[in-house]
Amino acid sequence: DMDLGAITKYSALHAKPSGLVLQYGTAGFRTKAEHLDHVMFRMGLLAALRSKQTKSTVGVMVTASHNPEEDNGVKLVDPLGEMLAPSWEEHATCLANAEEQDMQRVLIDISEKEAVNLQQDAFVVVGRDTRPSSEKLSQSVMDGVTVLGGQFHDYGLLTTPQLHYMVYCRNTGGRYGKATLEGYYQKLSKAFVELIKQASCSGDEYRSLKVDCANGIGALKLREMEHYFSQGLSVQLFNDGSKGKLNHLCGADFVKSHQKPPQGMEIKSNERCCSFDGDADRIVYYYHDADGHFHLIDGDKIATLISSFLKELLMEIGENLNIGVVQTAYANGSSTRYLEEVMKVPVYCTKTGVKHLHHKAQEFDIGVYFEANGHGTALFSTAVEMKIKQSEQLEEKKRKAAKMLENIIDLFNQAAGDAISDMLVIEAILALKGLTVQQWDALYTDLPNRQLKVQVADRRVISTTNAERQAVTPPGLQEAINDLVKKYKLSRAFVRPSGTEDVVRVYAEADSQESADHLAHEVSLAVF
Ligand code: 16G
Ligand code: ZN
Repeated sequence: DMDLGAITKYSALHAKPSGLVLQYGTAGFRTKAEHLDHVMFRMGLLAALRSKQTKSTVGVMVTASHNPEEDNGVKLVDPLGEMLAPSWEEHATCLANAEEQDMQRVLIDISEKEAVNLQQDAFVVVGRDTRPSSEKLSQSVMDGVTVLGGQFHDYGLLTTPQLHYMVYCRNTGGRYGKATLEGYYQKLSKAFVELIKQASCSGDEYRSLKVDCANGIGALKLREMEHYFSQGLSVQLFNDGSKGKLNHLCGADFVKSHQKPPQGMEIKSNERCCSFDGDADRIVYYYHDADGHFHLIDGDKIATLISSFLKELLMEIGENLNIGVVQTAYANGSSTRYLEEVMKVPVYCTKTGVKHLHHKAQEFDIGVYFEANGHGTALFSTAVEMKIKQSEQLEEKKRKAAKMLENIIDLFNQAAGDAISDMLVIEAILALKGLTVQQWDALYTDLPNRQLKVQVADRRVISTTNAERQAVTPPGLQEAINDLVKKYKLSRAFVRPSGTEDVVRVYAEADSQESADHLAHEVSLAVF
């Protein structure tokens, strides 16, 4: 059973500041690092319980992604590399908010409700980003695991998707890959180099790419990895953490939300560039054209490139496997139209947050999902893997396509959206198709759009339906939005309460930037 004495004793060393209330949101817990020690200890306890219940390895990642360096956060990773199950998110919130004297009772309640066999072993793997606070906080997680009699493995510095990968590998008996950094680097690099070999233009053009690493973990890991794939791609790292501050004026979130290049990177015209976020689970591309104009290539265009390539491969193999693309309400209207009308790929919309997209994408033989902000990956069903295994008997051309598909599957991180893996997928596809960054960008033109945040007394008065595209409450709000949208061409707008900040978010798009700005402003006034 639980050693309640030890729990009380250790919990006091990680005491909760009384009155502090936090919520396990779409990104786990996130706030100023100095408020998180008790949360980390308790998430160690919870991870151990979850591991006992599932009889599997569970992961804990200490990071606050694109948030400022002073912040930190923690997220649990379920056995298949996925986000924590919803009922356990609630447990996480209860446990984190319990005052010191109630903590034990809450812990016992959770293990009873979830029928956890406390005799069962627990194994938890822990990773952390490069924030100054992360090392100590991850130590508190491990304290929590230990107090419940669990074992842990500390991976130390990892990108978030690398931790998801480790968890997935450990729970699938090594079929997915080796649960080490070396295993991750080798699996991805081997697939990448094989793909690049098949590119007809690989020899004559030495491919190079500029990467803004947000002064984060992505820089360290890309440095460790680059010699594995340097035959196929040379990367030039910027914002590698040697000078600047994490996420400050750089990184994928900065580039996407300000629609401008990061500081600290010199960009010549038509050079291919990309940015990772602070924990390397998001990526966006961009370039400057000959006139010096900045062009952003976001998650929607990444999904388009990837899904059209995969669809072509499926057609070459000639199999009846289905492919679907999953987006959120933030997806640019042009991307949805292009996917549906030009590429004839079915598109689905889910609520914001990776777990919703991931879940939907699992319904297809090949499910490609991306948020516009650059978080995404592709998932492949066992039916696809079977087809590849049987491809030995196929004719030469089909066999080649099947081989390519096999390598692409190995190159994706199916446990989570992964900036490093996505970068290599994109670079391989561009090389194989002989596409320049401008040609990729020219697939369709984004509709001008605007995002705003609105401070309100209580953001919970706004509720939505239809994958957040329509407001249900307060009464009259959706009608007001409809009337405003009618005033503009090619227009669309929605509002939703943020899952990570105490604000309401407004999105609008229209035929011109001026119209999109106006519409967003008018909608934000309607929210009050
Ligand atoms: C979290 C989500 C991200 C989403 C964002 C929306 C995960 C791993 N991350 O960062 O996917 O885009 O929240 O934030 O699910 P918001 O609710 O504040 O707009
Ligand atoms: Zn991130």
